Amino acid sequence: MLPPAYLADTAPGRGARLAPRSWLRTDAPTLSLSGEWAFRYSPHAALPDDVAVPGLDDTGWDRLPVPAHWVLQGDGAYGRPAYTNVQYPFPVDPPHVPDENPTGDYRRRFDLPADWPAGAQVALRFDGVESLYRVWLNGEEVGVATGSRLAQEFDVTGLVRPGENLLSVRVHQWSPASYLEDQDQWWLPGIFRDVTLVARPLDGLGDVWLRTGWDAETGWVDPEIVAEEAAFPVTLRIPELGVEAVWDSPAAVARIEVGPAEPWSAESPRLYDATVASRGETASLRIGFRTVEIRGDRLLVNGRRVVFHGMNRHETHPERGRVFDEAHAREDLALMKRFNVNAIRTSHYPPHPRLLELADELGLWVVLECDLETHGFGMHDWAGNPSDDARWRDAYLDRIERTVERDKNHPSVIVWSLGNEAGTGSNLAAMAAWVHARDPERPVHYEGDYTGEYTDVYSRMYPSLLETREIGTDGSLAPLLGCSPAQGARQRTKPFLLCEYAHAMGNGPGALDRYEALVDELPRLHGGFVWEWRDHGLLTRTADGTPFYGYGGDFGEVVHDGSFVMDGMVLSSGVPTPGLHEFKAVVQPVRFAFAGGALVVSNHRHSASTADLRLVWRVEHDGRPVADGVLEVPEVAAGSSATVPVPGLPVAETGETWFTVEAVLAEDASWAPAGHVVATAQLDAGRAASAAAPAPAPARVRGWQPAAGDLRLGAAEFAGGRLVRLGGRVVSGPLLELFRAPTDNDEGGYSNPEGSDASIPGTSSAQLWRAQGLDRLVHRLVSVEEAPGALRTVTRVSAANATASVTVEQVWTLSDGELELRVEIEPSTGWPSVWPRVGVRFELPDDDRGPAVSGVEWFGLGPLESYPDSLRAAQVGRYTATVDELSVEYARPQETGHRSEVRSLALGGPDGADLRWDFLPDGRGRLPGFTLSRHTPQQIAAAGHPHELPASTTTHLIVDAGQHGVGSAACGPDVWLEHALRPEARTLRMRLRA
Ligand code: IPT
Repeated sequence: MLPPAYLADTAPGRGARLAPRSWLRTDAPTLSLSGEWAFRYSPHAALPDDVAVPGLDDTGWDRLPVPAHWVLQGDGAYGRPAYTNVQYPFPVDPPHVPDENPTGDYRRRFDLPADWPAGAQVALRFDGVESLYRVWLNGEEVGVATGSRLAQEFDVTGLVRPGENLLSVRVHQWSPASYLEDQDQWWLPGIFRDVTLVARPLDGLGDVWLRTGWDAETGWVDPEIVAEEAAFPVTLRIPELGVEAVWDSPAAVARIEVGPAEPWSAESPRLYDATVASRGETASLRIGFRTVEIRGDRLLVNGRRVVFHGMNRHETHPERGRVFDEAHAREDLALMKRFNVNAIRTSHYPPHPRLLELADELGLWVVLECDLETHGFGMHDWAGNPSDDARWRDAYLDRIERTVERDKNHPSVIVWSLGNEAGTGSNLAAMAAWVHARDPERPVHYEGDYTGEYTDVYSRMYPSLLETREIGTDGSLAPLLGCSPAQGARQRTKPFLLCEYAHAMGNGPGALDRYEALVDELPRLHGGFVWEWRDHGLLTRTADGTPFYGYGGDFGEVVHDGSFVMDGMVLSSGVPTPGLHEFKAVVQPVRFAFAGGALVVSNHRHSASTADLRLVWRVEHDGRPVADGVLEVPEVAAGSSATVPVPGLPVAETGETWFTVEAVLAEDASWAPAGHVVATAQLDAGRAASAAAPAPAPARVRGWQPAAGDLRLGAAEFAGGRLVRLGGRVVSGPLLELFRAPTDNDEGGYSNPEGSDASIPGTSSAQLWRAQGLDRLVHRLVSVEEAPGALRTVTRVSAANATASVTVEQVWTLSDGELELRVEIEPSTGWPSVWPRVGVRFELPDDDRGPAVSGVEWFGLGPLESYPDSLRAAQVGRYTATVDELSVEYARPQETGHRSEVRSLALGGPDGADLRWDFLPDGRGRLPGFTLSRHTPQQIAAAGHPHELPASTTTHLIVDAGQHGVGSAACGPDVWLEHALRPEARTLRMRLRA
């Protein structure tokens, strides 16, 4: 049987499709058709056309909830989810798709309510169906539609009847539309948003658009009312502003000045309730007054420059997929607010319409993106790309119309985006032209318009820091990506935003602070959107029932892109990553500087003052609190700063004194309780003599003699020159460790030679490390010597078939009862790349040879992991954690847990602290970092998922003289020059105590 013709039709749909309009809350009757439907699954599309036959007996069919994705129901009975990034999961043969096309037949009977208004038009609305669906009512065909994340209404007035009705829907997973929906996400077919029957009274509201504006003090509404003559008079009411405007006819509808009104912004999301009432229908809206405008290379809202501290937000839930869950979505946005996120790009399709109401209410700038991506054509030089093929023009226009019309009323939406990664071409230009005509106020964004032919803002993804600076300055007028010098000059006349940057895959991203510094310095740069907010892991189970978050390849896909879908600032479990904490610290809206004895408080917000904040402070001596208080600071307006004296601080006589200031919410907000920390900074308030002085030179030991190395020095016992016991418990090592379990960024091949010389372009750092054998070092003890109260060993460390080596000298001394270890790490010449780390590893077995290490207390940077290019969230303090709490459960196990600049640490057994390390700075004042883990880097590197890590019998303490930065090379620039760890001689000094 040949597939139905509509499976090769590039038109967006056919049949009784209604023109798109706003998603409105009105008092016209609706009937939700969500709930349980009869469902019949088929793995192919060649099916008898019986789905709509009224007499068909469907009692034997399965039952499936609507909304849902069928692949996430039925435990594999209806296929499985599939993840691809760029590649298409079917042959690139546009507009055709294979006959192996999973198809779901849905049937549902419903009764038309007895009080359903007679004479009204009846619309059947689908808020989201992936990817093509054909609809019948009572056996008669209604139409066909595409546009998975777009709403579609059908006119079923003539088909719906009193009493029982039968609605039948056939949904195909693959269709010509799939070519336009190649987003980097799971393919999740089915009716996944609501289905609703909507009455549309003839004297009701066809559509309502309350465009608003705001200038200086006053606001206005510029309404567009679509309604029949019979619907008039139509009345607009905004009770809080005393507005009541009555229009007798369509021609009378006109702009209304509302007088003094508070503006809407992401910081102060002031909404006003409004109603629009016709004879037969009343719509209720929540409107916000704001004006969006581009002036020169500035994007302004209410006359002030907007800076996006944004996130790319997909709709994803570990069990529901893209099925909306209001509580989850609200918490998602509240979490963003708590982490100083002020904007969302709805990558890469319109979210559930309710999400925008939440954004209006909680306050987030929104770049609203159309459901469009044809990225897979990029793998074939964009040959046949629908974006530049007239056959697809209607589909493109249909998509943007349905995007803009549905969401046009939201004050939070300040930019329209045509889509993502769809190459370029005349269909995109036509979309932009349509938006310009329909909504001249809001700018049009599309990153793929490199030369700026049809878009209003300049946008790029993942540019390096150097390139970003080039964009922000006229400087050398260096060519920009895809641009001639003249085109580049045009792009520089526009506001610039990073629609994607800081790829948050696994451990990272690094260098967030450097992007932010550029945005602070260069006003053409309007910030950007981290890629991305959440990991898309889907909760699944191993054969033996162990639950885990699955990624590409975990569902038997033929082609897939592995863990590339796990690149969020929030783990699938909902836990914010250290990267998100870093983001929060970097973009904090209030910034602090210490000058003389004063604190300078700067307000970096768009328009809100600091009236909602309180400044609290505390002083700690060696991490122990000794004083605290509240700082009286005048209200600071947006864009201004205030200088306040710092109170007289009690400086410690020995040890370190740190002053910490925090701006906290004075009162509860809808997204966080009073006391929530919005911004913070620390001042090193002076180290007293003992700590400030350089570490004492290591004792010079004389009289070395070759020896067997079986001895005891204080708490340490050695055999053959090697440590075997410390304080009576088995401790071995320390051995040189150069390897870290590669992060997703270490595995990234996007090394950007402009941004860094850390590694070789096109080759990942991890490949180079494995090639050099950093994960399989072997040792040769060269010498063991003793002197009174001292032991010295020299070891040569290298890898199979390698000539490059590292010489490690360890000198143990016991003087005045103090056991000190000095480790000199000296690389040979010939190491070709950066190193992941340079440190030493102690092993503390906990099988029959000793009690398990339960946790650690440390004084240094914390509380979360930190790396050289991700240090801003870390503060000096005294922290405790269990061993497990120190590691982050990244979707794919990798380097985690490094704590920087540690002064001391104490390992606890079940009975409290039993071993203690105090660290001395090296000759250049650098303190080491540490990692405490139940697994070696090698074990971590071998696991694909957290549950694959082997059972542990040993705790590993790695003391690092240095760690390589984390960078963003999973998709973006490599580690910035300054934070790249190159092979070099390093010294570690520590005192050990039991
Ligand atoms: C970029 C895509 O726009 C985004 O959807 C996502 O796939 C991201 O990469 C990586 O996670 S495109 C990339 C080729 C720069």
